[in-house]
Parts: sequence; C-alpha cells; structure tokens
Amino acid sequence: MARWNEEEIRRVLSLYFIAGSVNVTRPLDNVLHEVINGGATIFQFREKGEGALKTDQKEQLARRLQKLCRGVGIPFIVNDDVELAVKLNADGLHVGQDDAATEQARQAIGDGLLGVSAHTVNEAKEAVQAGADYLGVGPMYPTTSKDDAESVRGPEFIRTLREAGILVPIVGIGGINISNANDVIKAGADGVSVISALAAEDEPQSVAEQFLKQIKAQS
Ligand code: 3NM
Repeated sequence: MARWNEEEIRRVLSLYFIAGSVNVTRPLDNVLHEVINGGATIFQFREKGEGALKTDQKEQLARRLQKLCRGVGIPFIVNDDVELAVKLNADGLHVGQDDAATEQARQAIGDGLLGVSAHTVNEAKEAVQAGADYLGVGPMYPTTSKDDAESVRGPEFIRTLREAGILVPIVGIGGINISNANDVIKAGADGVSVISALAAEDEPQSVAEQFLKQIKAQS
C-alpha cells in the first residue's frame, strides 16, 4: 500500500470526530454510530484521562469502534498508542509532541496515515520533515477536553502556518463548535477536529450534519 495522497487526506479530514469512553455519557459505540450517520469523515480513538480503559478493555472497545468505521469506510485512527495501532492494523496513528517521536511512529505504521499535533511553526516544520501526513493544530479556542492543553492559538495561527509555507493538510482542534468552525476553515484548515461538540451532544447526528454542511459550503 502506498502513502496516502494529499487530496484524499484533505477530504477525509473534513469532519474529524475524536473520542474515548470518558468523553461520553452513554456507550461510545452508539455515539460513534450516530456521528457517522451524520457524516463524520474520520474517527480517532483517544482513550485518555481519568477513568480511561486500559489493556484488554481498551482493546475490545477499539476493535468494536474500528469495525463500525470499517463498515462505512471511514479511517480509524489510534491516538498515541503505537502498539495498539499496529496490533489492530489501524488506518493511522495520531501523536502529540510528547508521545512517540514522529519518526518512530512513521516507522511503526509504515504507510498508515500519520497525524502530529503542532503548536508552533517549528513543531509544524519538524513534524512534516519527520513524516507527518497531516497536522492537528490547536487549541483554536478554550477547551475542557484536554488537561494539559496549551494556550489558545486561535484560527489566525493556521493563517500564520500557511504564510510560513506549511502547506500540508491541517485540521484545527480545541473548542470547535458549529458557531466557530467556519472561522477555522476560513483561516486555511482543511477540516475541524471535535470532541465535546459531538461527544457531549444528545443528538450528535444532527450536529454532525450541521458541521458538514458548513464545511462543504466553504470547500
Ligand atoms: N488536542 P474539544 S485540544 C485533544 O491543542 C486535543 O492539540 C488539542 O477537544 C491541541 O473539541 C484537544 O472538546 C481537545 O475542545 C479537543
């Protein structure tokens, strides 16, 4: 299998749903199912934070969610856990700056989709050089979903990255909801990554539909 092509990556990043069992108040399987029905284009399993599942339970949940993604043909990405990504033959892996080094991650997953979180121009440049296929850039707005989130960068930071010659696919992250998603796309992002605006919703399908409508209107 060859590395992902850039056009395909930009397309799948449009509505990037991220979640783990701690982000939902009902089974994540159900929430993911509804978000997929609403049109999510990619899913990242991010089992982190207090009360997160470990070992076998984590793997079992991951396998169920992967199956849901496979059923509709959207990429299933594992956050941080290189071993799990390899074991499950996930479509890709997303790492932060403190997680597995980008080069090691690339080696481990071969041609899989590799995303890296970047918060500065330098981090972004280094990640691309080390083999990142796309960058997760944030936080766009204040977020309560990540304990160690950096200071808010705002959508203008995506503009800064584009002006600095960073042209790889970018997805904005952090505090994104249907009221501010447009500004993130306008600043130069290919898509938006969302945890709480979908995971904490009673009707995530309808919210996902609204996100997608806005994103499509701009592309
Ligand atoms: N990474 P919500 S912000 C997982 O800035 C994550 O790199 C961030 O959750 C970064 O959509 C964030 O609920 C949390 O704000 C995103």
